[in-house]
Amino acid sequence: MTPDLFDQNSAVAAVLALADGAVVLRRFALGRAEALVRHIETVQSQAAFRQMKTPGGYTMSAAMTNCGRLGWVTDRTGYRYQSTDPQSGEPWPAMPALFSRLAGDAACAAGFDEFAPDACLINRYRPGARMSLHQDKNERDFGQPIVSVSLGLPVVFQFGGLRRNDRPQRVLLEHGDVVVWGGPSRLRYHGVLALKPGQHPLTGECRFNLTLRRAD
Ligand code: MD3
Ligand code: FE
Repeated sequence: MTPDLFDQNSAVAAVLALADGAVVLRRFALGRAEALVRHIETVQSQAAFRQMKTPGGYTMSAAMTNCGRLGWVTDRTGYRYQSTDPQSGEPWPAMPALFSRLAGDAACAAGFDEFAPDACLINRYRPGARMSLHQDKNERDFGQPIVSVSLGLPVVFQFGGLRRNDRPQRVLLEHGDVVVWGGPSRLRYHGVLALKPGQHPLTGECRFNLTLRRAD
């Protein structure tokens, strides 16, 4: 279904093709931002944000939680998706319909029909938190895009190539921005620079990033 570009819930202020398959929908989530943040608070009351450990023994500076049938986790044994929260042993909170609808609308606007995410990783950045260059490759089907939603404080995003050493482009991701990463961009290296201190009216001193994925 083609979303109405002038719908108050998903007005596209600007569409930018970053690269083949990577589409920035500036402010696409703005009309739904307050509801998205309320849902993040509900999820975190059931599955708290935590700083996970990498297989190499580092503690990630971004805190994470998940909702949906599957959640992404890392620990000393590796990276994977699993259906339960390792901290509680309980299933992850259900994916709010708003999340899957937004992801489907954004994917559709970027030319990927019928995107049905089964996992949503929620990252929380406080000042100084960052994410170093990596590829997302724990999902089963790289033909499926990933939809990311930025909320709160802005951050400089790094978008590299298919090799770790390809020089990344820098893109500012701001409150309400949605990016669809598919096609040949799906396996490109990416990361975010350290969050600068600030105050956002909706999220305070932090940035949230939702990544909606088809893991299985
Ligand atoms: C490009 N998150 O959770 S979102 C991640 O801002 C992650 O929290 C960052 O990278 C964040 O894995 C970046 C943008 C993003 C997400 C997934 C991608 C860019 C991507 C997958 C493939 C290519
Ligand atoms: Fe990533």
